[in-house]
Amino acid sequence: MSQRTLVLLKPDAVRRGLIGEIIGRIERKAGWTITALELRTLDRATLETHYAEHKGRPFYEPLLEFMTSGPSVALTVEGERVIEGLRTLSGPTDPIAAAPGSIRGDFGTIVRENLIHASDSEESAERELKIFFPGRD
Ligand code: RTP
Ligand code: MG
Repeated sequence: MSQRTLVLLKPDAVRRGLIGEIIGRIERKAGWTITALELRTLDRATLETHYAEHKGRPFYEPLLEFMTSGPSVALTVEGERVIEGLRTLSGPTDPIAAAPGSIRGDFGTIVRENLIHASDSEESAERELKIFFPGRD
């Protein structure tokens, strides 16, 4: 089942020079294709929409502060079961709980600075693709 998902390489990944490493892992998955890609410093309004589900949580403001702290890479990836696949490739939210071999498990230690976002469902993917790449189809 071919799907499309929204991926963000967060500011920590860009600052640490891990763009190539992470994109390489995505590119090497059989049949997955990167169909849009942009280096972009995300603004607060975009992130408020993106992270609306977390508004009011204690980590919300520090999360927005972090996510606006430097450029991110926004990309769309298409392919077989790519939504679930990118969540697996990323690993769980807490990098210390993430298995080695996953992006968060290999490169992260801090929950907030966990390198990558990937849409968590078909509904989220549809919503998030419109936020970051409006007018594309
Ligand atoms: P994401 O939305 O970024 O793909 O990550 P996720 O689904 O794995 O995690 P989620 O629960 O949606 O949380 C969004 C992002 O907020 C930061 N966070 N900090 N306790 C904390 O300090 C905390 N909890 C979450 C992380 O950057 C997480 O990815
Ligand atoms: Mg999430």
